[in-house]
Parts: sequence; C-alpha cells; structure tokens
Amino acid sequence: MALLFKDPTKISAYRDRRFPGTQEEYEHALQTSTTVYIGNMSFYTTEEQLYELFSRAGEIKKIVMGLDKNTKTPCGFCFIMYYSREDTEDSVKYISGTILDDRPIRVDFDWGFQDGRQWGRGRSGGQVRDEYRTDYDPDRGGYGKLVQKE
Ligand code: GTA
Repeated sequence: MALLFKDPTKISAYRDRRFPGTQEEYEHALQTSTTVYIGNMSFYTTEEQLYELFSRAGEIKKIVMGLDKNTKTPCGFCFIMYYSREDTEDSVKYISGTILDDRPIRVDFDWGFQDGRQWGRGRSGGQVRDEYRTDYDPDRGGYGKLVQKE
C-alpha cells in the first residue's frame, strides 16, 4: 500500500511556503503524516457532512475547518486528521474527486496541522485562490475577491 506513494515528488503538487523546514523534511512529512487537506469545498459544507464522508476511509481523530480570518466563517477548505497512515492514503486514493455538496472535492496529503493554518491567507481573509478567480461561484462567495473590487 505505502509503496504507491514512495516518490514524495509525486505525492502532492502543492508546496506550503510557510513550512518551517527543508524540502527534505517537507517530503518526509508528506510521506508519514496522517493529515489530509480538503479543497474546493462549498462554504456551506458542515463538519457533520465531512465526518460522514471521510469516516469511510477510517476513524477520524479531528477535523479543523478552514476559516476566513476576518469573518471567522468557513471559507472552503479543511484539514482532517486520521489515526493511521493507511487510512490517510485511502482517503486520498478513494475520496479525492468525489462529489460533496455538488462539487468535486480535492483531497491532498498535508505535512501536518499546526495552529494558525486554519486561516485563509488571502488579503481579503479567505483562500488565496478565491482572490484570483474570475468565474462566478455561488457556493464560494460569488465572484473572486479581486473581481468584486473592480
Ligand atoms: N496540503 O493544495 C493544498 C493546499 N492549499 C491550496 C492550501 N493549503 C493546502 N494544503 C495542502 N494542499 O494552511 C493550506 C495552506 C494553509 C491553508 C490556507 O490551506 O497551507 P490558502 O489557500 O489561503 O493559501 O491557505 P496558500 O495555500 O498559501 O496559497 P496558494 O494557493 O499556494 O498560493 C500561493 C501563491 O501563489 C501566492 O503568492 C499567490 O499570490 C499566488 N497565486 C495563487 N493563485 C493565483 C492565481 N490564480 N493567479 C496568480 N497568482 C496566484
């Protein structure tokens, strides 16, 4: 099972600019951590819905909702911590791409949750990617924040 993810460069396309370590340490964390990041969520998806869906891969230790740092309301992502690495890998393999609240969600390996990571890093409070969007997405606050300012 774990062999499938042996090459850490293939494990995730995302790089957290705020990871406090070397590239080698980052890759090691991705290979061993029991945390996944969920992206492309509706702002209206609840923790209960996440528990129901993600428990299919294994027992969940904790869910941390991603929040807009200004409004303190959900802004379309979360972190899910499992107890076992095998369940973490199953979550990425089998749940990524499935539909939740009419949206294909993305499940990505994560280096591990730390306090502070639950906040959107965009200048307007939400996720960085919602600053740059040019489409209209009613489940994620309408137009991207930069378009709204025009
Ligand atoms: N494991 O894919 C992910 C992931 N994402 C997208 C966010 N997080 C993720 N974790 C994993 N996998 O804790 C985590 C972050 C943080 C929390 C919120 O979620 O580690 P964020 O989405 O608000 O900000 O994070 P993040 O991740 O730092 O932004 P991103 O998307 O990588 O953007 C980085 C840079 O690219 C920025 O400098 C930005 O200016 C630029 N950028 C991003 N999108 C665009 C765009 N469409 N056009 C131009 N520039 C862009």
